[in-house]
Amino acid sequence: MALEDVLTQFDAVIVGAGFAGLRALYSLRAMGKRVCVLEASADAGGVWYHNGYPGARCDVESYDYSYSFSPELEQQWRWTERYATQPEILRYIAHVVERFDLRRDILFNTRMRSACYDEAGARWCISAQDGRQWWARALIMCVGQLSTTKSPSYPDQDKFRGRVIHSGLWPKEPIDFSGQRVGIIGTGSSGMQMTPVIAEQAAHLTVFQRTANYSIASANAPVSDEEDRRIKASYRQRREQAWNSPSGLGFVPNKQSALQATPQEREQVYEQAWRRLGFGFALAYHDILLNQAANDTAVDFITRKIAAIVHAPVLRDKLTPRGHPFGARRPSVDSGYFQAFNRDNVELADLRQWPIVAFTEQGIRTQDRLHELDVVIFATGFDAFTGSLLRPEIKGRGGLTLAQKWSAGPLTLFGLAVADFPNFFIVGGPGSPSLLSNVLVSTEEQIDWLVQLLRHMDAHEQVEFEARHSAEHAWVEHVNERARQTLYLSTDSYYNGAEVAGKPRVFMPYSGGVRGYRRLLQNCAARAYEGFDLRGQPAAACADARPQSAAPPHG
Ligand code: N01
Repeated sequence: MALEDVLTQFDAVIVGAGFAGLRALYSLRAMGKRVCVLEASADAGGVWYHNGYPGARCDVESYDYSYSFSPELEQQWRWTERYATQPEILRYIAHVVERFDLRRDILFNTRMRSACYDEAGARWCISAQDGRQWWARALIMCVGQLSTTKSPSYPDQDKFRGRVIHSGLWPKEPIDFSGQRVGIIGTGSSGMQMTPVIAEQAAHLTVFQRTANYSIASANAPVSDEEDRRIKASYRQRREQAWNSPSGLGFVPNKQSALQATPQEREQVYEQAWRRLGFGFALAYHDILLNQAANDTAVDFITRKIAAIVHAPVLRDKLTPRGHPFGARRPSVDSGYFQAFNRDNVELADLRQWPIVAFTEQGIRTQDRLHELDVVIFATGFDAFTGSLLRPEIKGRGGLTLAQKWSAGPLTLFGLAVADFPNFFIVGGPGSPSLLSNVLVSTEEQIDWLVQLLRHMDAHEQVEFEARHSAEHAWVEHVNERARQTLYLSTDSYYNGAEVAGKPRVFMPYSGGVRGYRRLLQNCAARAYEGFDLRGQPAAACADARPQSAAPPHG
C-alpha cells in the first residue's frame, strides 16, 4: 500500500529531507520507530537541492561535512575535492538515500502547512498544504536554518524584461550565461562563490554590493588516492577531533592571544592559516572573535591580502570590508572572488554610494545610472534560523502558536525543545550551535541525543516530553551570556535577526561550541533529563501544563 494511503499514527513525522531529516529518518527507523518524512521539494538534499548556482560548494572540508554514523559509508564514499561542489554533495546525498533505502519513507512534493498538538492524545496532527494529514507522537523539524529565501522588492521590478533568479532557488536546468549581461545583488557567501564562475561566462557582470564581506581564500585541491587512504585509515580519530573541537571543524584553536604574539610571529601564523585552514582562519588565535584589538590584527592581514589581489585602487578600497569585525558576520571562503574584479567584464556597483532606485525594462537603475542587464540574480540570503520554522502554523498547548511564543525572539531549551510544545523537536534550532559550527556535527549530536531520549522514554513507558519554562529561560540567558563574551553582537547580521526588517533582534545561534554543547546535553540526560518533564501519560488535565507567560528573557 502506498504511504499516502495509510493515514495512521506514526511514532514521528520528520519535516525536511536534507542532511538532518535523512539522518533522523535513518536513526529513528533503526530504533524500530514508524517514521515518515515530509519534504516540500521533488527530491532529497534540502538547501543543497536548491542552491545549485554556479560555483556552489561547501566551505567545510568534505571528509568532515559528511555523516559519521556509518563507518562503511565513510570507507566507501570517495570525495574528489577537499571542498566538495554542490553536485558532488547531492551525489553523496543520493547515495545515502539509496544505500540506506530511505526513499520509501519520504513523501516528496509535500509541504507541511500546519501542526496542532492534541493534548489529550499526546500527539501531533500534521497537515500538508494539499490537505493530507498524519498523526504522530513526535514532530521533528529538520527544516534548516537557511532555507526560506529573502528577496528585496524594488519599484517596477515586474517591468524588468530579463530573468530574475534567487541563488537559493536555483533552476534545475543549466543556464548558459554566455553573451549575457548579468547582475548579482548581494556579496555574502553565495554572491562571492558565484561571481568568479559567472564572470568567466558572461559578457558583462555587475556585482551590486551593499556591504563588503570578508573572505578567506579557499585552499581547495583534488583529493589524491594517497590522501583518501590516509584519512580513511584514521577516520575515527578525525571524527573524535571534530567532535572535541569547539567548532566541529577539527581545529584546535591556538590558545595564544593574537596580542601576545610579535608582529612577525602573527604574520607567520596568519599566513599558514590562510593557506590551509579556510574557515578555520578565525581560530588562528583564540581571541580573534572575542577581542576587538585581536580581531584588528586579523583584519589588517586580510586587508593586505585583498590589496595584493585587486589592482585598481578605488575598487580595492570599495571591496575592503569596514565597520565590522572579521567573523562577526559570516565570512566567506572563496575561489577567486577578488581576482574576478581584475577582469575587464566585471564591475562593482557600490550601493552605499548609489543605492538602487528601481528596476526598469532594461535593468536596474541606481542613483547615478542605468545598468542594462539580461539576468538579475538575488544572492540576498535567507530569513535565517526561524524563517522555515515559522512558515507553517505550529500550535502547541492551548492553541499557542510558535509565532506567538517567539514574538520577541525564539525561546528554546538547548535549541531543540520548546516549553508549551510537547513532543516537538528542532534539529539545528535557534539556541543550538548550528551555523556557528560544522553543522553536520551539531546535527548528528542532536539526533543522537534525541534517540537516547526516546529510548529512555520507551524504557520508562513515557509518552510526553516537554521543556520546562524555567530551564528554557535559563538556556536563553546562557546563550545571550555566551554571545556577550564575543564580538558577534557588535554588528548587524543574520545571527541576530538584522537581515529581515521587523524581526526581533536576538542573537540566535549558541556560541559555546559543539564540544561544550554536547557536554551540556549529556549532563542533562545523566540527570534524568533535567529541565524536561517526561510523563507517563499526557499532562492535559494538569494545571501546570497550561501555557504560561512566554515573557522572554531576551534583554
Ligand atoms: O546570504 P547572506 P548568502 N539590497 O545573507 C545583500 C551559507 N552558505 O546566500 O550585508 C542589496 O550571507 C546583503 O547585504 P548586507 C552561509 O552560512 C554556505 O550569501 O545585508 N543587498 C549580503 O551581501 C552563508 O552565510 C555556503 O548589507 C542586499 C547578501 O545580500 C549563508 O548561507 C555557500 C539586500 C546576503 O548575504 C547565506 O549566504 C553559500 C538589498 N535589499 C551560502 N538584501 C557554503 O559554502 C540583502 N543584500 C556551505
